[in-house]
Amino acid sequence: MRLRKAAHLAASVVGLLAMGAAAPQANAATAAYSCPSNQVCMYKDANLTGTVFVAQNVPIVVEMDRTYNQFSDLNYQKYTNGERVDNSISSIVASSPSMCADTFTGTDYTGGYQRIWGGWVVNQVVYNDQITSVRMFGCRSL
Ligand SMILES: [Ca+2]
Repeated sequence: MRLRKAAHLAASVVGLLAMGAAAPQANAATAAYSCPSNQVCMYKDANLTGTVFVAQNVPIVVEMDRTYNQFSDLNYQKYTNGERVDNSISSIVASSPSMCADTFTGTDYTGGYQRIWGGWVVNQVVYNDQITSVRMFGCRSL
């Protein structure tokens, strides 16, 4: 009797675990990508939706005593879904207050320009579907 009750209880637990495992997957499929701290996330669509390009502030270039993580031509970068980033960004999150991003419509940081200040959530960039180069930099001291 006791053994049968234990087996029934075990079966119930397995059933609950199966239900619990299924629910988060359904949520993940519909939720927008949440930008991690200390990163700049560029979304293909407005209001932080669509596929995303996440750029970490890895210092790779030093000019005038400032370090930048920069992409001189987004034609060579891809979103997480494999699409090219160039001329398609619509919204941006700069998740750290100490990291800014300058966006440009031309290659090599030329053309129309918009600064995304650290900590900003920009649901619609000024140059929608026109951003071609981006440079990120530490902006705490600006
Ligand atoms: Ca877009």
